[in-house]
Amino acid sequence: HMEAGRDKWLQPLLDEASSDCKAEVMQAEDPLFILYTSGSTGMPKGMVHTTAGYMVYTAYTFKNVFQYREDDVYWCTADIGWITGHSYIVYGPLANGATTVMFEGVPSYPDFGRFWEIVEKHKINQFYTAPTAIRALAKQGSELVEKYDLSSLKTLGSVGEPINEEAWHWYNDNVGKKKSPIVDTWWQTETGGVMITPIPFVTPTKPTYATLPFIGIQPALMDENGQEIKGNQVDGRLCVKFPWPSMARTIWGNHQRYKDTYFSAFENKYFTGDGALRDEVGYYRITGRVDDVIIVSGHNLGTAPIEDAVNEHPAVAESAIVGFPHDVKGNALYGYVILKDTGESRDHNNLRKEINQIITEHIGPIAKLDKIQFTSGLPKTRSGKIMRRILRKIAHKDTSNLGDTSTLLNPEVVQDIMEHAL
Ligand code: 7RM
Repeated sequence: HMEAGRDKWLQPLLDEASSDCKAEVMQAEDPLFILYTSGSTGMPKGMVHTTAGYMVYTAYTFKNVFQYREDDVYWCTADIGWITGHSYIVYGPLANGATTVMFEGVPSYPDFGRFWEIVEKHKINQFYTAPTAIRALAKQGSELVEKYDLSSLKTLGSVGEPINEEAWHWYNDNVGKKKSPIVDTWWQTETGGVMITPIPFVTPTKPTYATLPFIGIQPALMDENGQEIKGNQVDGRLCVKFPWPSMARTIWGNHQRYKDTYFSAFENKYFTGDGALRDEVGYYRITGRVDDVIIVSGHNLGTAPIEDAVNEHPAVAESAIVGFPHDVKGNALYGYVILKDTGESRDHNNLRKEINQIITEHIGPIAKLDKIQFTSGLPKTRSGKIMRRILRKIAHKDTSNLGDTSTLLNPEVVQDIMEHAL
């Protein structure tokens, strides 16, 4: 209801408002915006970005990571409520005077050719999207991609989660026609801009690798004892050694939590919360959040490679694995699996055996799933990240308080998963 002194009607305000708005002069360190990011525990954190550093870094990375040239048309499909939209639909492109396409809609309406139709119509040169969208489109086959002229494309981008090998090749073959480099850009709400990425036409790409740190960024891999792991062909916890212009300055209203979350795990370093490996030439591959590592009978198992193995099964569209307490093993693995919609029904127990067989071949029997629940969906944020916190609680049979689910794209699947939990 309208409340005097609090609420006003929009139209009368618009009628008397001036169409000129003088830009406000800001100090370099004045707050620019607060964007909330949901961690694996606790309340979402309001990350505070500041004016000058954020502008400088998003402008500089935009230009270099996408090799944007004057008169190019750039399109990032992200939601502007996600940091990707803030940094690379709004600030980075506009600070360069670039043409940036804003799209409100979904990739599946009126059909799954929507993205390619827009690429053709606006002669898009740089296209930036997320693996979740690539997988959804790949599921539809290549017919709808071939219908449109995508020859304007020069650079393709990926962001938001590790891109699996299958999706990478589909994107490279069908969208980029093997001539547009894929920039797999790793970064976070907290980092404000891209941190690890190939530079197109400069850095040779490698499927599933974000490749090399951006200019000025110095990553480090750390072991559990807080020591830096030097050399190549190693894996560890991903940190950054020195500050960069667009790093978040604090958590709104809770500076102590900011220090605790990012600067206490490793002395004098920013801890990302992600794990990564560095290959023989120094390329980085992000393996996922380190809190997604589960200790089963004393073995540290990362969930990402097990999910990759599960997804190899021809009937599987997507999967998510979490741990749950087990009397003997300490923890056991619980898999949530979405099957491809092929129209035929399959025997679930056979499928479970086949999935565990693939895991055994790829990783070993230790990584077999104790429970496999087939589900129609997984709880996801608007940027396509699976909310594992919720899946973990369901696997733990601890659903009294699921925490904040307000940022879910599909809250209805939570009820469905709970009802059919094993
Ligand atoms: C930009 C964004 C951050 C988390 C981050 C990673 C994961 C993002 C990649 C990636 C592998 C990538 N901000 N992540 N990009 N993992 N390869 N190219 O997503 O704050 O919403 O999420 O996303 O775990 O820590 S975010």
